[in-house]
Amino acid sequence: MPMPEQPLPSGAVLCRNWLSRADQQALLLQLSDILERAPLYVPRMPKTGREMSVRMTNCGRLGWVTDREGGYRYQAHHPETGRPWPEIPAVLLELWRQVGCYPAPPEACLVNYYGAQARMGSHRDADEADKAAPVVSLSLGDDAVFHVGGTQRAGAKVRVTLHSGDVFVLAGPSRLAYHGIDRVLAGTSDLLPDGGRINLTLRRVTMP
Ligand code: MD3
Ligand code: FE
Repeated sequence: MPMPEQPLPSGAVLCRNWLSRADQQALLLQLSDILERAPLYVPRMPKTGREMSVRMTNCGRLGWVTDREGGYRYQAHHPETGRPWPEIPAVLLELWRQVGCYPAPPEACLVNYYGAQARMGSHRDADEADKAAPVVSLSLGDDAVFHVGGTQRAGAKVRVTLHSGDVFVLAGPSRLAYHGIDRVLAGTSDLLPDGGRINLTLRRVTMP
């Protein structure tokens, strides 16, 4: 018997299969252009300089970056090329408009690429001045096991498998919940030619 899905924290809404396969492919084409202009780079933890296993880039006016010297922050240019980030694709601005329930557009779209071995440890998203705005996330490619808890690191966690085309909206109390990616289930999708998973996360950073 399949396990019933667990209740998510208040304010978290998971929209399964929001994007059709054709829409995912169309978005992927736009993403390849973004990745050419703003290549994936290796993010490093503040102070220790330890490499994260995820590869990152951004689109939008602001991008989330991290390195040993500067730590976690938003900035208007790519850390390696020095160029401004590419624009957020219209389909993602439209997604935010449809599910974000927020009057101002997103400023940042973080692009996380997970190879088969990549993970993201439990953390809270706290680098945005505007914490009233939701976070809207879209998964592409291989399935991944996602966990979300409460606002205390030690609290109970719910695990859900995210599939290609799923959209996650984190608003209200869930916006400040601990969350992360336990593992990627390699080979579960053929959307990305080289496998792996891409997560796109739309955020409002500054107060409108
Ligand atoms: C739950 N990314 O970039 S996205 C991140 O799949 C991040 O790449 C994960 O966590 C990924 O910071 C998860 C879904 C997500 C995003 C923000 C959240 C879930 C969240 C904020 C609060 C609670
Ligand atoms: Fe996060």
